[in-house]
Amino acid sequence: MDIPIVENVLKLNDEVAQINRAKIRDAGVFCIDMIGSPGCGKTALLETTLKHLAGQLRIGVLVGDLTTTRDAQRIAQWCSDVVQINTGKGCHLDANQVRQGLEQIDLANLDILVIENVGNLICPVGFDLGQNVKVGVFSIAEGDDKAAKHPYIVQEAELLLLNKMDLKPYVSFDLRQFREDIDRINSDVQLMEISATEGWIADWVQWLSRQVVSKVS
Ligand SMILES: Nc1nc2c(ncn2[C@@H]2O[C@H](COP(=O)(O)OP(=O)(O)O)[C@@H](O)[C@H]2O)c(=O)[nH]1
Ligand SMILES: [Mg+2]
Ligand SMILES: [Zn+2]
Repeated sequence: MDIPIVENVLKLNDEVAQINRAKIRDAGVFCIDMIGSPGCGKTALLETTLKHLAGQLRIGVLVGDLTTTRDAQRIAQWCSDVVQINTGKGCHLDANQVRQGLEQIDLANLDILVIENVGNLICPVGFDLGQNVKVGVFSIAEGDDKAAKHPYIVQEAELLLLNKMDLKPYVSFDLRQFREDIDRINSDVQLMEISATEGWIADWVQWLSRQVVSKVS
C-alpha cells in the first residue's frame, strides 16, 4: 500500500521540477545539482570556484542543509546570489524547495546556478530538481569503494569529481580500482581529480566555462 504514495510524491516532484527547468532555461542559466556525502568538500569547492571565476562567470548558489546557515555564510563571502534552504529532518532537496529558493534569486543576473544538495549520496539522486546535470562529488578521504557502493549517483551523473587529491600521499586509496568501478557502472561519465583547498580545479573550471558557452551558442 505504500507504493502508490511514493509514486505520487515523485510524480508531483517531477511536475514541479519541470516548472523549475523551464524557468532556468528561459533565463539562459546552466544549472548543476551537486551531490556528495557530508564533508566531501562541496562547499569548499564552491568557495574556491567562486574566487577563481569572479568577474568571469556569474554564479548563484542554492544550498541545502538540515538546520544551519554555515555553508551559505561561507559562500556569501564570494557571492551575493546565495540562498540557504533548510530541510529540517529532510535528507535531500526536493523540487518544491528549489522552486521556493528560485523565488529569492534573480536568475537574469546569472550564467550558472549550483544547487549544493544535502550531504547524502543516496536519495538526492532520485529527486529531479530541474537541473541540467547532476555532478557527483567523492573524496580521497572517504575510501576507494564509495563509487561501487553508490552506483546510482555514478549512473545519473554527467560528471564525477574526486576531491582532496592533496591527501593522496597520506591515505590508502586505490585509484585504479575506483576508476574501474566507475567505468563498469557508467563508461560515459567523466572523472576529474581535484583539490578544492589547494586550488587544483583547472579541469572543473574549464568544464564549467564550456557548459556556459555551449548553452549560449
Ligand atoms: N585536504 C583537503 N581538505 C578539504 C578539501 N576540500 C574540502 N576539505 C575539507 O573538508 C572539510 C569538509 O568540507 P566542506 O566543504 O564543508 O564539505 P561539504 O560537507 O561537502 O560541503 C573541511 O574541513 C574542508 O576544509 C580538499 O581538497 N583537501
Ligand atoms: Mg557543505
Ligand atoms: Zn532523502
